[in-house]
Order: sequence, then structure tokens, then C-alpha cells
Amino acid sequence: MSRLALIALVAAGAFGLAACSSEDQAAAPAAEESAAEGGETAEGGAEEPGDSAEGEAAEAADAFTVTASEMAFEGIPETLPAGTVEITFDNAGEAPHDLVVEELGDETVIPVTDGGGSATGTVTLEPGTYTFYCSVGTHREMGMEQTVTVE
Ligand SMILES: [Cu+2]
Repeated sequence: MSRLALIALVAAGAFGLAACSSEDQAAAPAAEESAAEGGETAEGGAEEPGDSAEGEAAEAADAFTVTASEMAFEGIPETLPAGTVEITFDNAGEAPHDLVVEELGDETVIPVTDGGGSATGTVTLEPGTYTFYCSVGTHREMGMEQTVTVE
């Protein structure tokens, strides 16, 4: 074939129910269109789409607890699975701390929490490299940051 020919075969369905009921004994000619054109019976090309249903999206891919103090985080995994992660934040220090993800537009995952306090939050991560840090004062520069790889 040298030409790209798109042949649309429209199988016009025979509306056999169109017989009016007002006439009596009108033997409806069962006009069954046995359209046997194109002798080739469609046999090949039975593609079986693989079962690509990957179930439901993971709700809570992971969860971890991070402990903040002066001036460090503890408990932030170096790697996380992609998805939504639930984070429990314990501020074991005296100064207020928070938890922010730089690559998400400095999204605040845990708001500023006073010393001795705790909070929870969630963050949804796609595969990539992220920097978790504390945005209070100069805490980040003082060590409150960690790189997390999401796979
Ligand atoms: Cu801090």
C-alpha cells in the first residue's frame, strides 16, 4: 500500500423494532442483512491489553518521626518512597523549629512548633531530591537541614 487509506466501516444497525404495531398480521419481513462483504473474517489482531491496573494509589507511602533540637534534625530518612508521607514532629529542644521542603516552593510541612511541643503533617513527594530544613532564624545554616532522596 502506497497510500494511507482510512476505511471506516460503519455497520449500520438494522432497526428491527421499527415495525408499527397498528397493522395486524403484517408479517414483518425479517430483513436480516447478512452483510457478508469482504470475505475475510476478522480473526487476527486480538490484542489482549495487559492487566495494567496498578491498584489504588498508595495512600500513606510512609511515615516517620523527626525530632528537632538545637541545631539538628533526627529521624528524617535519607530515602523515601514516592507518595504521601506522614510526619510526626517532636521538638525536643527549647527553641521553636519547623520543617520546610525547599523544592516544593518552601512548603511548610510542619509549622513553627515551640520547644517541647509536637505536631503532625503530611507531604506528597514525587521521585527526586529534596532538602528538608528548618526555616526559623539561621537554623538551616546552623545544621538543621537534610537531603532526602525520593524513589
Ligand atoms: Cu529550627
